[in-house]
Amino acid sequence: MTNNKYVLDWINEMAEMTRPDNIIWIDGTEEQAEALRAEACATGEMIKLNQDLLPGCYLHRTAVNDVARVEARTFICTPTKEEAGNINNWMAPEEMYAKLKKLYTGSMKGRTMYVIPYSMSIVGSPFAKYGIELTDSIYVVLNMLIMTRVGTDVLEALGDSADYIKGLHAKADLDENNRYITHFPQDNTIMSVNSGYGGNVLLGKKCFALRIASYLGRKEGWMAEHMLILGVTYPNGEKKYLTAAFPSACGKTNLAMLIPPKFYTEQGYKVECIGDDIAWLRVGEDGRLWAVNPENGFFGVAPGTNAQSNPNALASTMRDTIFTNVCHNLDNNTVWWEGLDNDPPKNALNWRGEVWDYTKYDKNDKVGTSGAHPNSRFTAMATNCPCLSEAYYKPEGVPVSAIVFGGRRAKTAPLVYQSTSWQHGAFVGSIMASETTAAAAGAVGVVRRDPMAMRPFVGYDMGEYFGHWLKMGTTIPNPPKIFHVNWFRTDADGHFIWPGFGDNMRVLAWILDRCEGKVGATMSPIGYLPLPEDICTEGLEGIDTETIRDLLSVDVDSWLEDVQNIRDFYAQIGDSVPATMHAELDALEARLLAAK
Ligand code: OXD
Ligand code: MN
Repeated sequence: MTNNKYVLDWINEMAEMTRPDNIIWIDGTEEQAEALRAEACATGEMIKLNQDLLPGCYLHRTAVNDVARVEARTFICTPTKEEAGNINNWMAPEEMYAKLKKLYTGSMKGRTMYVIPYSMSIVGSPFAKYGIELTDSIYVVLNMLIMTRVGTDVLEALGDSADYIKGLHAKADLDENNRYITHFPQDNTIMSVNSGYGGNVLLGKKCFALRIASYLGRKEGWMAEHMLILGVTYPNGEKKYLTAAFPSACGKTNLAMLIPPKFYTEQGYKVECIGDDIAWLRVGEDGRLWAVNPENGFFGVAPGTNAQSNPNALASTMRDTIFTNVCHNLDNNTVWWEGLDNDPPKNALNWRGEVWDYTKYDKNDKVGTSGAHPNSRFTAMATNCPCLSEAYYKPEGVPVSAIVFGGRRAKTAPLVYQSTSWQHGAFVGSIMASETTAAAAGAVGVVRRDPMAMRPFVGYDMGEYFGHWLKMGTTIPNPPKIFHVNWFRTDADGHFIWPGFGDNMRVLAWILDRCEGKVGATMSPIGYLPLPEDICTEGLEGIDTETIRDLLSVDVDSWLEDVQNIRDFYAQIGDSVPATMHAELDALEARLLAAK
């Protein structure tokens, strides 16, 4: 399919090491994909679901020990430890290559190696970057066909160039003690072994579009961020775009596809999705920051997705979707997950493939008793999404008016606040924190600092990454305004106060109005806060301006505690944290103390 010597030599080298029985090039045709689906069903790797109810849909189960990204086994292998920084795991490239070589050698014997040429963002566009993933998993091939743009046109666009990201994935024997997700930014190389879970093996996503791309972005003067992109159309037809960064499984997909409350739709407001997970951002010739979604599909969290929380995501999963680790309803050969509806299937297999008794469900032991794994997923084409924006197809992307950071905080962060400048906004991003979710292995519900929602995804030193944010601010003549939101504040009984989902539009409307200078704000120690009456509560049951006032309150003592925690975190990152960030932190502390 190509004469590119760099590509062919590398594939030969990898095949000599892994020794597959066959090598098959993926050409992006439906015919080939269909043959692979049939093969996966014949071997049990996938289950064909009810084609009347879910046309083109399949179910896959990963190994029970392989259900989330594994941060402890994810490595950035730069020549020096300093380049990877203290937050990333690091191993010297030669040491990691040697370790991996042992694990890969002969690992594809009796298997087929698939060669997937893919593009992140539209082939031939100014944002496009190309990759080739070699894998021994049909599940990976079929997911990559949804999540990225795959085919011979990628090889044509690459031509004779050596400028592509090499990715090698081998399932090997799924041994979790020898599972490695490794990145060699200087070599444009990603190597993943002993896993079959999406975030670890769909190498275009976290590995390339965030870790390697963030490294390239710093080198080349652009940004790769863990952000959704959405567009708001106003009643007069005007369109505004914003990006938003939230840690994994904090509702990015829901926000990206939100349906505004009636009060807004009746006036003619519309929200459209451009991306739900990753944004690549560049300074445009007009001096604004422009964003594209480099992906081609959604790898969304299934549990909690329903006709109320996210009808657009649910509709996206109704055809040509691969479900991973959800519950299998044997009565009608469809799928189910917790939070889909109140009607769990009575005759079903759980995410492990065992007979499932829904009456034993215990929300304190979801992994043990749920039908679907808490991190079960759907992989669906972006074009399935009813609210996909036309701007999704624009190679130049969209101009960004606002960047929104957010976390899952029960108490400290207010519903929304605005930073006072790009620099202060970058600081606000750097101090982001959230209660952990099931998207990564480890304890759930523990507060951890997650700068810009990029803690697991920066392909170099975190302090340098802060520096890159600050530097970008000096290169954008007309930068977006930066905000922070928190949908997750709870009352004394632990219930969420803010309704979230579609009603988040009320906060987005305030944010965009601020960008236009249409509404005022009050200054607080942490930044600009809305005047409570400027957050529209029309049609909201049980929430009035008084509740908004509460949601916007800033508890100085808990912020001062947070300041201490941030200091510790900055210290953990080390000397590379820019002095500007320390100065912002000192200034925040001084303002809080003055307000006490
Ligand atoms: C994801 C994640 O899958 O952030 O998007 O874990
Ligand atoms: Mn993500």
